[in-house]
Amino acid sequence: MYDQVRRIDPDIAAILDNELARQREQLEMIASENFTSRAVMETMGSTLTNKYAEGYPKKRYYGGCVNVDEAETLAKKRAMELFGAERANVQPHSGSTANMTAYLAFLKPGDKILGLSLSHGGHLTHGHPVNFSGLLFEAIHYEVSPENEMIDYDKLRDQALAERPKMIVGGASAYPRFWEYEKLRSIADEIDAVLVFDMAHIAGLVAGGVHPSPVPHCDVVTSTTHKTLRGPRGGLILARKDFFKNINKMNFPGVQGGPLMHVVAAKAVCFHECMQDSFKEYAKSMVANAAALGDALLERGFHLVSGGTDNHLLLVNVANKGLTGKAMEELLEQVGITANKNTVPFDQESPFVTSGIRLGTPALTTRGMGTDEMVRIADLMDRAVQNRENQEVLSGLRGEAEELAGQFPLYPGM
Ligand code: DSN
Repeated sequence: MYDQVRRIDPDIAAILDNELARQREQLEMIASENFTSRAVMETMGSTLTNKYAEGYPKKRYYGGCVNVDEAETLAKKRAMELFGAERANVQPHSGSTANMTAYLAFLKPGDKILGLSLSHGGHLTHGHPVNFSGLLFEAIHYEVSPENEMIDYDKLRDQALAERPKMIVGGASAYPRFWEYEKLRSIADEIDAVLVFDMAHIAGLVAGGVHPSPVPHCDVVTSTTHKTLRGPRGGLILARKDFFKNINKMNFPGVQGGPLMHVVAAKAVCFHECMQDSFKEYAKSMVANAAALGDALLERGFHLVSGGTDNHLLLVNVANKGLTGKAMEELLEQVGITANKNTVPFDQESPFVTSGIRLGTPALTTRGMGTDEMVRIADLMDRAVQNRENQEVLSGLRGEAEELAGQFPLYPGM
């Protein structure tokens, strides 16, 4: 593997080797990460990276697009079939540009949008003041209820009626519960707002049939393709056909230039993989694993935001363990578990410290781990917390984590 890189650039080859070793040895629990297939990676490393293809299939600004046209057409067709969508744009470079496209297709700078607050599980691109979405638009936010830490749809409706945003944005990056799309739809209809749903985190669960789909309820659905969907790093937009001209025009030339055709083709591979029965099994296991991990953590006295999970992730408030999210992230890293600190609803700590840790099962499930392994990992976490001052115990736990990871080979033969 990496023969050419090794010959031309040993420095980068060493980095690639080290990263493969890190991914193999550690227990990867960042909820937005996954291990894509070799087929997806081969496609990303192909000659399609050389091609400029501004425009859309059969309507390009460059010659020589015959093959990339076929790849993009296939990717679109598969995306529409996979999600039951009327139209798909597979060109967004990322979830952020997908969201930018979706917003600008309907809104003018200064218009009002209503999205889930970042500190309650939302995303930067849902109106945070430091992001384009908060800089360009007047952003207001809905929250979860302090009682059950789930979205408070009554309050959301009150806010929507009082503020009359032009767009409501659903979706999250740290929300462990199902969404009530019907409620979002009816609120949006009451105020004649556009309803956009960012399903980046749950797209693979939707594709695998283990999470309700936002597609029938929303005007536009955006996503990334590299989280639970397990494809290449990139974005995706699904929309009703009436809006699609606007979406296409806003994606190119509005927001982006030339599409990354090697990534577009890799998205086609990903969608094909997602249509297989094995992917449905994978989606089921992601959810079963998250539930098992949650139960095992609850048994060990951890506080799960909202009390549990319906999807692939858990948000754990570690304040009752005498730790901040930052300290927990560092502790887990010490014992070979990769995760990220995360604010929890009504957090008193800053976003650099936080009170929470976000845990996800997509990557470990791809490695073939099941519910027994999730219980072992919860136990490992618990022992790490209890022995956080004891370096000897912590290095023993790291050995256990590496041994567990080694039982589920990653990219064998690479
Ligand atoms: N950074 C991603 C996540 O970790 O959820 C969202 O874009």
